[in-house]
Amino acid sequence: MTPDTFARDNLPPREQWPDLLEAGLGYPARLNATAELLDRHTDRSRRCLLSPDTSWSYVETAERVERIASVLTRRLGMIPGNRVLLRAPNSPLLAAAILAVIRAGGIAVPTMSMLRAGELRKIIDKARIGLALCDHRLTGALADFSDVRTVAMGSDGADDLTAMMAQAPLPCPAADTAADDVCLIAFTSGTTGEPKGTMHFHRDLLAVCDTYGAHVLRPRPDDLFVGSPPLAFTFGLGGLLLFPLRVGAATLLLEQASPEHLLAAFRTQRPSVCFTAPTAFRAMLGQMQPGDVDALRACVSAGEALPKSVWEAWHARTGIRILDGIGSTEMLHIFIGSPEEAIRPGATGLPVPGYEAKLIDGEGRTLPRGSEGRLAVRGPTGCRYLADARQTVYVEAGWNVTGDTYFQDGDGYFWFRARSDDMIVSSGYNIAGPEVEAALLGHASVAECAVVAAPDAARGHVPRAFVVPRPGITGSDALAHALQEHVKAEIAPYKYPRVVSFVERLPRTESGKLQRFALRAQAEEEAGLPGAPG
Ligand code: 3UK
Repeated sequence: MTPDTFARDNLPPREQWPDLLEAGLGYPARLNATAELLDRHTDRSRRCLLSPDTSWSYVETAERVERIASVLTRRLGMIPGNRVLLRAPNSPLLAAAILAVIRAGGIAVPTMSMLRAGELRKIIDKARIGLALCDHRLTGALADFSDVRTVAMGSDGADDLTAMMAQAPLPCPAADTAADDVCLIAFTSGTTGEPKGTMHFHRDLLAVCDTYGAHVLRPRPDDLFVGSPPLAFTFGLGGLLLFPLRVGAATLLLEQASPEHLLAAFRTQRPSVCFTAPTAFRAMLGQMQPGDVDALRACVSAGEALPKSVWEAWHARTGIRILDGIGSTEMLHIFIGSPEEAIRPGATGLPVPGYEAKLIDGEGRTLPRGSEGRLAVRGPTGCRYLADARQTVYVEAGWNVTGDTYFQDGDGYFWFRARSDDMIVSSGYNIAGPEVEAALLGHASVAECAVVAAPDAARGHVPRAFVVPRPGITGSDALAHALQEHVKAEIAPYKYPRVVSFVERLPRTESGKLQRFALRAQAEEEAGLPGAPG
């Protein structure tokens, strides 16, 4: 059988790849990541994939994965190298389906449930997808695509994946793949424009476990993981699937994982490790009951900067020191983040062992410690876009340039300032929106906030705050003024938000990230309107 070489053929030219560091990982040339994750543990009767009402052991999980792999290859005609789209909320079955595609030598393309037909069409065209496994409640968005065979999951129909699994012939051995065969195309949760597909190899799935996992998170076989990020977001794929399985631990996968759902899961299932976004930690603080977090021992925050005030409040309340970490879809997972004993609250942290990080100026020159500049990183994983001219934007001279502006202190710690294009330039001064947000969050009336650049005739731009007041509090001119005074007292007064708007909610992506571009667009639009602020 001739394998499908589409992904390999569409890797960027070698000279555009970032440097890849060996980091002492020493994987063999032939490697199927799922064999390492599922088959190698000594006690395979231990629990592996859980939902609120199911629990599969490693043996049971491996059997289901093997059955799905058999359906894919024998019934649906999937051959190694084919891309398979996955569309479902987090669940054990989705996790097993992702593992099955990879086990069979295919390339998993997990997608966020929130995506609609138009966005899925772009991904399908870009990754040339002919087969999809889709939660039966979400098949509508794929219904019009005659070029994609869609198999439903989770219904009791005769043509549902579960029914096919029951008839699937076994055994179905893992495909003999190369360590550097593409096994995952993760589309960026990007803000605007064409989605970018980032390609990752079998070895990369293990590399994030053996760097961040082994040296920073340090999970144990008796851990139970839980969290909010979808498996289609690599923060979730790593945190809720790869890290636990690498060490023989268990993961509780929740279809719905709002702060309320997470707290409910803490109470009933007693997980020990939680992955979520900064806003969820903040929201949980307001709703927590005594005893809720007694079983928790480690918390990981990523996706956005974790304000120091949230770190401190969580620590005071739970005794847990949240592990902040910056990762990206391009790098697969977290590349800067300190282990518990080395945390500096408010800083993202130190480079993860195996990774190197530095700050560069506009021309790519390395900056000394004590400077602010553009973050550049390299390590065992790195950016390889699927057929995309933006490869040379993310990778400069072998380094991955994430688009973030950071400060590095004298001890080498990295402190997040802002996304480089979110920097607010006001009368020639740089103002980092997140710093103003952190100050606003310290005010008792603020539930959530975002600070973006609004056009201003005199100053070019000024900081404008969008504030969600705490329940029971209504926005008013008096409150806006009080918030401005609060910021002036907390940080350098020139950074205060010149415009304060009260809103009911902030636009966020499914991965929990603030959509600053949407607020910036709103601020731009409203600045042009007569009588509007700005
Ligand atoms: C921002 C952070 C400050 C930063 C991700 C962990 O977020 C992830 O991937 P994305 O591709 O976005 C990457 C960008 O998000 N960011 C992420 N974490 C932090 N900013 N502090 C942080 N702790 O702008 C970065 O360039 O969606 C995070 C693991 C896997 C991921 N894919």
